[in-house]
Amino acid sequence: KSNTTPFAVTANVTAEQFKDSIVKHLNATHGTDVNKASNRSWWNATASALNEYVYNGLSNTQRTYFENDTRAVHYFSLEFLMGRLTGNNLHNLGLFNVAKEALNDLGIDIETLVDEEEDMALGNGGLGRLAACFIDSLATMHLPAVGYGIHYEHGLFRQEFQQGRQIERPDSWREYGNPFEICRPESVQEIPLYGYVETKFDENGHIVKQWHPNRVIKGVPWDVPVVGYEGTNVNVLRLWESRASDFFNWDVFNAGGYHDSHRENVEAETISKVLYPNDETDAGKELRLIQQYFFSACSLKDIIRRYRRVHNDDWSKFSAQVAVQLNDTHPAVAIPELMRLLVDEYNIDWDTSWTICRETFSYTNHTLLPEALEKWSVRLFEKVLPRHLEIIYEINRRFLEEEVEAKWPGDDEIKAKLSIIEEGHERMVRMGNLSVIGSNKVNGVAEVHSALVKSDLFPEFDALWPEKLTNVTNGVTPRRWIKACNPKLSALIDETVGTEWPTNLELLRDLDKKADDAKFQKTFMDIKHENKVELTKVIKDLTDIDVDPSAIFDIQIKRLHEYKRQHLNLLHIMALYRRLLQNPDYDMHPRVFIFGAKAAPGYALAKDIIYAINKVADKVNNDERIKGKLKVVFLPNYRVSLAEKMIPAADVSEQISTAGKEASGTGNMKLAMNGAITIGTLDGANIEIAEEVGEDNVVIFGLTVDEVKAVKKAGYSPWDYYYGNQEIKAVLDWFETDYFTPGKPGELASIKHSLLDGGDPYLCLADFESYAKAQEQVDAKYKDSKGWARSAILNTAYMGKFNSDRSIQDYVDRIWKLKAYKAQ
Ligand code: 26Q
Repeated sequence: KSNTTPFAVTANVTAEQFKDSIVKHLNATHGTDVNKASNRSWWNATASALNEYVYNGLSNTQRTYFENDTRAVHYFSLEFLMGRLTGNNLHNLGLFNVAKEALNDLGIDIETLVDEEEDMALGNGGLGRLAACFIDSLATMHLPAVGYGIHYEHGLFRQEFQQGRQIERPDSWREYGNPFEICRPESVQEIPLYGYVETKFDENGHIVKQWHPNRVIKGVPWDVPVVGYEGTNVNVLRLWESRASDFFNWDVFNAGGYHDSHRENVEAETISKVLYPNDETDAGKELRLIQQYFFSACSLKDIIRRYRRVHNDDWSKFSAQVAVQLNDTHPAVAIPELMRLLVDEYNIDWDTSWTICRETFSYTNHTLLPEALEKWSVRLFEKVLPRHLEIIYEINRRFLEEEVEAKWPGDDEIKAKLSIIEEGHERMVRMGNLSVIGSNKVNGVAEVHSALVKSDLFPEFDALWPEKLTNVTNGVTPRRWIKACNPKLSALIDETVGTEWPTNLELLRDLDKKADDAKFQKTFMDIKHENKVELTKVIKDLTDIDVDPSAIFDIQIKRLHEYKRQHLNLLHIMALYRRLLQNPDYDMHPRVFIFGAKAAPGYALAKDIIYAINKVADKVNNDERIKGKLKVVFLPNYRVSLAEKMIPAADVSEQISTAGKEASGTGNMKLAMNGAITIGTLDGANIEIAEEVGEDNVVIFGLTVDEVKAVKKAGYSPWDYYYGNQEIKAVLDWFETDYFTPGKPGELASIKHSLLDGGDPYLCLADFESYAKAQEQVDAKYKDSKGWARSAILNTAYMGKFNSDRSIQDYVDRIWKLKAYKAQ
């Protein structure tokens, strides 16, 4: 049985041919042979064989875009959480089964081979993974697009546990090279930094500004091909690496300073050295601002170089050809940088330049948390980017004096709120206001979030420009998050609704006809069970914990943050444990609570929560009295490739953020499409998931957004719940004993303190009872195995909306106005 490929670009490629190609590359590209090749060499050779098709698609695509002088979107993001590329590229080219057979003939297991690849973890979490899903969709939909970001030497840290505590280790994803990136020295850029601005007069007596930087950094582009599904279009993710400028370096070297020149090298290379591991907190560090400017400036110069190859000095078509999407405010310094390039470097008048800018940029907001809203001190801005600060002042002056004054004459209070500059002890540049003022459209990432962006974050901007603020609900790519990660479910879907679903996820709706079919239910749940058996092995391997695949697998995977409330999950686990100890016959289906989460290295309470979960796990997992009814597993080093193993095995998806805090969530979508039942609050995209799958197929609990506001307004006191609910009191008091930390009482006390003296800012105690009741509903539902199977099937069936292709189509129709060009 020889596999054949389903797609035109790889039609007629046989396993035999692919095998020959792997062996050829093993010899000719990687200098080894079939007898002595390591697993890594096999992987490299397979990647080289695969890349022949990738590069062919890449040339065809880039030529097609060039010949048609296409309008393109440029997705600017500090983060692209790509994960592994081998399996994804094989799937998208239709070569997975061919490669599997070829490798099998060579005595190599493809699963072992793909495990050789390090994750490309150039992102923290949701925002970075969204960027990765979006560029997959853009290529799949034949849309001209470039992703622009930073070529970090070290991605997000690797997490280890030592005695239950998180330890961070550096991630070196490309230490021994990476077969999926191409260096493009012909497209190097030079980026100025620091220095001062000179004010001069031109021959007409007009003021001109000249920036005299005292540093120049070289930006070296690395291109990662982005293979669309069916392999026709291959777009580019261009990541900039920083180096010392040769010119500058030689200057210093010749002036006598080897050591100075070496220091210049180190400082320049520091810019792209490491991804900042904080999400949802702004640290305000100089190096971070330089990272933001460095990659934004490199990318804009790259775009302008390409534009001028065709249009020379005719700037009138720039915004018709170029759309730039800002992934949160992180790249917002691109706005004053484009103004600087147009006004200072290309001598275009301010008004024309500003019109171009506003037509070019759009901005996506991903958070309402005040601590995540970026602000830079004016002092720092002036030091690093003196000319940009002047430009920001001028943008601000015109905006306040013309637009705000026209709408609200004489209203200084509104001016103070809308100003890009926050006045105070330390004056600050507000990147959110800059982004809104400089953009064409601003979007939130789920309906409820976008409504809050309008009503709570930017109400005056919404009044000023009623068309500017809008919603685009997030989505995820079904290629990676169903097809590649869940092959058994994918095969069942293929048999049931045909093979077109990866590009048209609404086709899954047809599965609803089978939701009550006993035979189909069995097949569906058998697949879930097999996936759970697979995960059981991973759990054993990583933690040495034995779990029973017939238990409910209840999964919470996301960054660790108080607002995501992993500690609410923990409180409930402890309450269950207590109930089991008090009554060994307490009626519950056995459950395994599984966590995956990294904490920002400086976030002490988040790290304490990880420690507490691990300590409770130690105790619970080894307590004979509860007869294996409860297990707790914290898998270390949660990342994309681990998510791919966990998600297909989930029965229950924990989406329990405080209402109003989770902008969208995207893990919620991945889990539901793979047949997990959501237990969740009415927050972010959970609301839309519940609407799509129907209220019988999710378990909703907790305060709503409006109720959260009301409770806070009325003066929330967690103590009322502590004294009012004896289970809550007992569980919180447990944290202060040494029950889970023998001989060391108080090690877990910070959690109790944050929930009582700390005021419980995320309302864990207020939602506890409702959550515990919802968990009882989950238990009852699981015991009705037919009802459960029906709900699980309907979750997969009704998640079509959450395909990232639909999100991208929304952006295309309402924001980017792009046309598709299929590569020729
Ligand atoms: C800001 C300043 C300085 C350093 C770091 C940061 C920073 C970095 C990353 C701030 C925020 C982030 C990441 C935010 C994020 O991942 N947000 C998530 O975005 C997802 C995609 O839209 C949503 O689904 C999630 O709800 C949202 O939390």
